[in-house]
Parts: sequence; C-alpha cells; structure tokens
Amino acid sequence: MAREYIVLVAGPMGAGKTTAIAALSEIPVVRTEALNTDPARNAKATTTVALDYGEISLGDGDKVRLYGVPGQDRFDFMWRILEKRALGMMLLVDNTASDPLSELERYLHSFEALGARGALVVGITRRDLGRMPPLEAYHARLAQLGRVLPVFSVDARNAAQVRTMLGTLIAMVEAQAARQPTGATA
Ligand SMILES: Nc1nc2c(ncn2[C@@H]2O[C@H](COP(=O)(O)OP(=O)(O)O)[C@@H](O)[C@H]2O)c(=O)[nH]1
Ligand SMILES: [Mg+2]
Repeated sequence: MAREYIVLVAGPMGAGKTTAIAALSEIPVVRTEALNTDPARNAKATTTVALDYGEISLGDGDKVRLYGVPGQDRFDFMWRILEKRALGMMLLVDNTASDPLSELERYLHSFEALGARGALVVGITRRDLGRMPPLEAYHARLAQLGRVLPVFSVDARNAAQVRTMLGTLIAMVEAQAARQPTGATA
C-alpha cells in the first residue's frame, strides 16, 4: 500500500531549508516568505515566517511531504502541530554560523519529542564557505548529548546530496516502524 511520510526540514535561518526543499521537490515549492520583522537578529531582508512545502515520490506510490519549519521561536506553535504528524526530520545547520554546535543542540532540544519517537538526520551546510568546525565536532557534541545520529556534509543546492540524506532518513523511519508496529505510519 502506498505510504505517505511527513518529514520536517528544520534549522536556523539561512541553513538552507528552502533551498533543500526546492532541490528535492517535484512540485513547485509552496513558499511563504515575508519581511523580516526582526532585523536585529538577522540582516536577511526576507525570510520564511510561515513554511515551505514540497513533495517527492519514492516509487511504489510512496510520497514524502516536506515541510520547512521556520527558525524563529515565535512560530513555535506551528512546529508543534507539524511535529506531532511527522515521522522524521532533517535538521540543517549552517557551518558558517557563529556557533553552529549550539544551534544543533538548541534544535535537538526543541524537537526532543520527535527525536525520541521518530527518525532524525543532521545536515551541515555551507561547508564550502567555512570548514570549521569540522564534522567531528558535531559528532562529539552529539556524543556528549548521548545521541547517535548520521551527520551529513551537504550543500542544500545539490539535489543528489539532499536526496541521499532524505533516503537515509526514510530508511531510518522504516526501521523505527518495524520496531514500533503501532507507530504513526500512514
Ligand atoms: N555556498 C553554499 N550556499 C548554500 C549551501 N546551502 C545553502 N546555501 C545558500 O544559503 C542561502 C540560504 O538558504 P535558504 O534555503 O534561504 O535558508 P533557510 O533560511 O534555511 O530557508 C541560499 O542562498 C542558499 O543557496 C551550501 O552548502 N553552500
Ligand atoms: Mg527559508
């Protein structure tokens, strides 16, 4: 039977969420942008305040619904609604951010419920623009947090790289579903 997977694409502003969804999606991405009303926090003029939506089919009629969830805390309630329905999450972190390891930690904490119940992969973006911190630093931070998660070096503009990450996430979702047969598989 055809299945549907709801996957969240999360991460701070500028991490590449919109770009990754556009690289993956077979339909024109439904994109909701608005003026950044919080320029003190980030100088980007427009940013995603609602969400991005895209779809990709996996064959056998299976479909992934991708939701880019906003990075701003004030939209927290929307994360929660989507998080309840999601089976997995791609967490994107911009390697050139001032403290990307803290961003990783912050998002893992914020999505603790999904992390405990569903599948999670981490994608470190913009590494062509800044090599530090190295991937090992992310593994070390995850180990400190007691988490074992795949960490990808990914360019959000590169469809093949983003697809590889999504494929891993889907495989993890299926492994979880086998472990929890009553889990939320569509
Ligand atoms: N050089 C480079 N640019 C990237 C990479 N990943 C994303 N970008 C760019 O980073 C910018 C922010 O991406 P965007 O998708 O708007 O981030 P969002 O705020 O998370 O939705 C865009 O200009 C992307 O093209 C990467 O790996 N390398
Ligand atoms: Mg965006």
